[in-house]
Amino acid sequence: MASYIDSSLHQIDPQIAKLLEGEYERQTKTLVMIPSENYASRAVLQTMGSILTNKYAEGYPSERYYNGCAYYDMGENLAKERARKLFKAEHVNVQPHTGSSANMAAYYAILEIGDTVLGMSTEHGGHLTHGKNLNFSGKWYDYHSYGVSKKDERLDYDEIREIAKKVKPKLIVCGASAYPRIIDFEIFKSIADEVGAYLMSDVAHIIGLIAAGEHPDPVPHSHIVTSTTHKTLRGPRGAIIMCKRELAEAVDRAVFPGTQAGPLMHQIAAKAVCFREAQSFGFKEYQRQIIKNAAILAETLMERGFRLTTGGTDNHLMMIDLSDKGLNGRDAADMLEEAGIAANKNSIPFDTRPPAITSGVRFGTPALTTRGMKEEEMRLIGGWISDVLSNPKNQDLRMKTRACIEELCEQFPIYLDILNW
Ligand code: DSN
Repeated sequence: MASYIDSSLHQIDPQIAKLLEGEYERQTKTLVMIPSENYASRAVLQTMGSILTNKYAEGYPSERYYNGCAYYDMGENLAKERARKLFKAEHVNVQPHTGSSANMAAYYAILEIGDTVLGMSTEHGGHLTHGKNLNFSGKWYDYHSYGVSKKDERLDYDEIREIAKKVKPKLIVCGASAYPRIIDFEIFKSIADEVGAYLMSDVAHIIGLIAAGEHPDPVPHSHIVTSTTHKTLRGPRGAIIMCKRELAEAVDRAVFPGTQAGPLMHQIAAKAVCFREAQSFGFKEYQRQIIKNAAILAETLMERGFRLTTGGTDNHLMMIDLSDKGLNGRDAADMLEEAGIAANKNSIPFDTRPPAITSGVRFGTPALTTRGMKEEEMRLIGGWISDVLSNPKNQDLRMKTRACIEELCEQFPIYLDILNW
């Protein structure tokens, strides 16, 4: 495999150089189907790996605690302006290091320790920071949960309204890490209004679809919107917070100095790059194709006898229920990995197995779509997934599938342009 790192790293740290080469090969020759992963562009990678990592810039543009920040002010202002324009947000903070730190800062901006919050249970698709008992969110706040309905595994807004009336939260959190259907932010806002709560939408998974107008927009309906930038948005690993003007000061103070100190300025500049990329014509087409690909993959899996939670997908992800297949999610994901497919084990709603084992596997199409794969490839891949999971004892089949996948991957190369970087 051609080298994409220059020879100096091989000389300085051959172990890390080797690891990078190995990971390049994995990302090149296998199918990345974890729905929260993607391939960032060369422009994003280049900015992330730049000299902007060298500088401290605590504070905000024109109000830094360090000198020498002129270019950092320019970068952060560009990121903020582009995000504001892209999402039509009243205020954006581009400093959160990760999705979890964005959520922590959002809580810090509007809640006191012990305040009541209502969010989606992690067992039904919510994120760790939506009140899991082991997470700070579950420990510091009086966190209550809603789930999906047993009937169709979808959000039951009437039930959520009833729970909200009962627990009277100060904040309602919507958004999920494993929910394959549209989220109705307008209804969530009406519930929040009815009980006098703030509404926060954590849209990390679907932010790219939202930017392209391919999923309903949370911004007009939410007091706060948080998101990562590296999933469907295809930017650098990181996050942002958007909010209404009246919360701008509280949010900014919650990020710095409330929960973070020195911002990652190389990451912030790379966020600016990804917001620019998201405004290009091709980006809308890309997001549309993600959804088309997911629909075809879901259809193929169901035709092959797999039950998908909620009976399919409206967005970029789907979850297979393996309960009736004599397989658990952990073993299924391991078998798929052996065959050259990276997916992840995932609890399904009302799962009887623990989170480290699970009865589900979660798949997504953002990374495959970045490679240029379309409907035809989704049918092929759906068939391979079905074959592998229907023949768990057949290791030979997994090896043969791996070879087919390598062949397919050769037709959809990644990062050709970063060879000899
Ligand atoms: N860990 C992410 C995911 O895989 O969905 C959520 O932050």
